[in-house]
Amino acid sequence: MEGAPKRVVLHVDIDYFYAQVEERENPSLKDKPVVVCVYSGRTEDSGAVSTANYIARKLGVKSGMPITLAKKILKENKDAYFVGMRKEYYETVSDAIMEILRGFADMFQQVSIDEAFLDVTQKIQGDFEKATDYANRIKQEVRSKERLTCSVGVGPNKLIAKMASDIKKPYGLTVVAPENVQSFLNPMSVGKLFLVGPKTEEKLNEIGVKTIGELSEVKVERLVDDFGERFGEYLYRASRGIDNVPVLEKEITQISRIATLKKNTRNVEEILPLVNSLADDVHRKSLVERKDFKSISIIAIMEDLSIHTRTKTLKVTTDSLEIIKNSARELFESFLNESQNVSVRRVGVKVSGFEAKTGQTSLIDSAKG
Ligand code: TTP
Ligand code: CA
Repeated sequence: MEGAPKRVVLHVDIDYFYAQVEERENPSLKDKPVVVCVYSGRTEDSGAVSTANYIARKLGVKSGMPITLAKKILKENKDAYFVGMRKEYYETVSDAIMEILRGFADMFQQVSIDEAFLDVTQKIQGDFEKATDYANRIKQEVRSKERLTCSVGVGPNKLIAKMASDIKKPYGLTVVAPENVQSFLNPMSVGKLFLVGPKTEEKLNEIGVKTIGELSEVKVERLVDDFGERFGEYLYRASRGIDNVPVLEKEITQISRIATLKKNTRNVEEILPLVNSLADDVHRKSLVERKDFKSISIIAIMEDLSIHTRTKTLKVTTDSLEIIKNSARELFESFLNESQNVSVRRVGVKVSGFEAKTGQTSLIDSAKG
């Protein structure tokens, strides 16, 4: 019997994600250092850097560093822009991207807000020659639909795909066909091997192992002695590029749609047609995914680029389109009442708080009553 075709796995990672979203929303930031901050609120500048664009990184700004330090580094730079993290908004952007990526995959696994694995074996008949074109199509689709760049790695498994996506950034693509796996890994320092942190790296350096190639020459017994059975065997396999873990679908936790109004407005009647059509899309998707939801949210991006979210949570889950539309209308009306003067530029609708459909309608009935 013929064996199954060799697996082709893609890893997609959005470039400097939060900072790139901020650049997209505010084109005047292009060519300036952009730093996304998580303000702790203790003093004006206390907190940490979430991420920064590549211009700021080149100057020395890093994820996790104190905001005060980033400000010091960029002190001389009048263009430097610091912005508070807007997680909820990045989540809706992430949702839209994941939706695009899912369409390219036989099997799809989102692993973080800006990373996903795609098993595309069937889609390209296990043929690595087709992988470059296919991956480029994905990159271009994300760029044209969401105006964001991502980097892609392709390999015979998740381990190699993940390591490959990191090689060229931003907007990079690295394809590692099965026959090239060992030569891809060999020259890399062991610290680059997935799951090898600074401590493991130091321990390996102590036994004279600096590259992944050198690691692949160490006997498995030795690795098990030094690192325990589980991790020792992992190191043995990983240094050879062996990884059989499948790409596994994960449950989605929210469904959202966002779009730009034809013209900026504060008139709810001008906003509602678009909101209702987004509600239709969200509802259709919730039926396809067989998800009943408990929370309905609206997102408003204003002409001054501030982003606002309002959420209504029901007592019980529902799958009703009417409830999405009515809640969205209510939320927009009260939001516009409390916010002053600024017009709305983009609007979004989101449902979350899922429970899988039980097939019973009693819950929905009781929501109406
Ligand atoms: P990453 O993918 O690690 O980083 P990135 O997308 O900013 O940059 P790149 O992939 O081009 O190297 O993380 C994804 C997002 O997660 C990032 O945009 C912000 C957030 N994040 C934090 O909030 N704190 C952190 O320490 C890190 C590493 C990321
Ligand atoms: Ca990223």
